[in-house]
Amino acid sequence: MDRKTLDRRVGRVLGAAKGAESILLANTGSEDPNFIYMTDLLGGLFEGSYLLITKSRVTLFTSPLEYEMAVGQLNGMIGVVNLDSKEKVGLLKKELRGKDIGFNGSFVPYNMYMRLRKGLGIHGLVDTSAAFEAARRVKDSLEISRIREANRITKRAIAEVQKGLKLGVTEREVAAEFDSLILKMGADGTSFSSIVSFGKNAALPHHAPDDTRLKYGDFVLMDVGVKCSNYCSDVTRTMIFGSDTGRIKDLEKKERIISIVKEAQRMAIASIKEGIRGDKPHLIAENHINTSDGGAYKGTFIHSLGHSIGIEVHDGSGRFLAPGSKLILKPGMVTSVEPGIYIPGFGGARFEDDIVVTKDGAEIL
Ligand SMILES: [Mn+2]
Repeated sequence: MDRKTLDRRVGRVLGAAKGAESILLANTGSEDPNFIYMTDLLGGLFEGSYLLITKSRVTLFTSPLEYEMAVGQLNGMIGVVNLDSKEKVGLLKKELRGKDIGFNGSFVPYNMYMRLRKGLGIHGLVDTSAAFEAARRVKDSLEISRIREANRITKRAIAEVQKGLKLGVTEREVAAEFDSLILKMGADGTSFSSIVSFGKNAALPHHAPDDTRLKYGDFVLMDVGVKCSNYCSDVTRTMIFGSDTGRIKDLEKKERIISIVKEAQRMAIASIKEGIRGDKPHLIAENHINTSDGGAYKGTFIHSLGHSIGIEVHDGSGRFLAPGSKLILKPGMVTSVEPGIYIPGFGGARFEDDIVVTKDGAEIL
């Protein structure tokens, strides 16, 4: 992250944080995603670290464990204070005492909230989570380039895993292969537990890979994602294993399901551009699924079309591309587009890509 990007993020967050003069982000055992957004620190855990954001400067209070690493990465853009010394903690208290300070109410647990209020002598704690959510909803070019890289690796790895599928392999084995392949391809890790579903398991959108073995004619659904420099991808592909072997039961129906879902995704993506409301692409995809083949698949698309994606796989709360969404799409928003058909006991298909909204359309990342 460069200075200009940091200044822009600080300006956007503080500008939207009503009632707070400064913001204190407090990590627990894990990093607050907003802490990652503001520091862009790669690696490290930064357990129990604090980030103080004021109009004039951003300061990181961290343990000796990660002090050197932080200084090295932050290049002087963000001041780093070693939290180990009592006098430095005093400094933090002095900055906060008697003030109204913003914090991330979506992240800080209740016991930590109490400690912040009492221990640091803060006058009032104001939940500024909505300000971060609004800022993070529209991605800058650095963020988009990382999501694009995560998508590139994910799609390459899926294609390679699909190519190598063998009769009798288990879902677990396929998931493990993807997970190791992406590391070799340069990703930092997976962005969530890889979903691999064979046959009728493909009807369960969040199936966890088990010891089910691959048979000819099975749907093979992979819903997977990786992280590259703090940013996630989330991609789903579905295929039929051994469709060229000639004796597949219900092959025509299975192929039809796949092509209806693909077309629903294509139509939804084609409808996306700046100014469109978030429910519209969902309704277009849903309508296509419900009305195809004389209504044979009516009611089989059972989740929302898409969610915001960024530092988190589900980046931000609330409805994005979904029925009832009132969100107006803006350039720079990144969302998944993932229609599916699910038929219990039979199987299903889902196709998912991550797209960035542009002025006159949507670009698949
Ligand atoms: Mn998704």
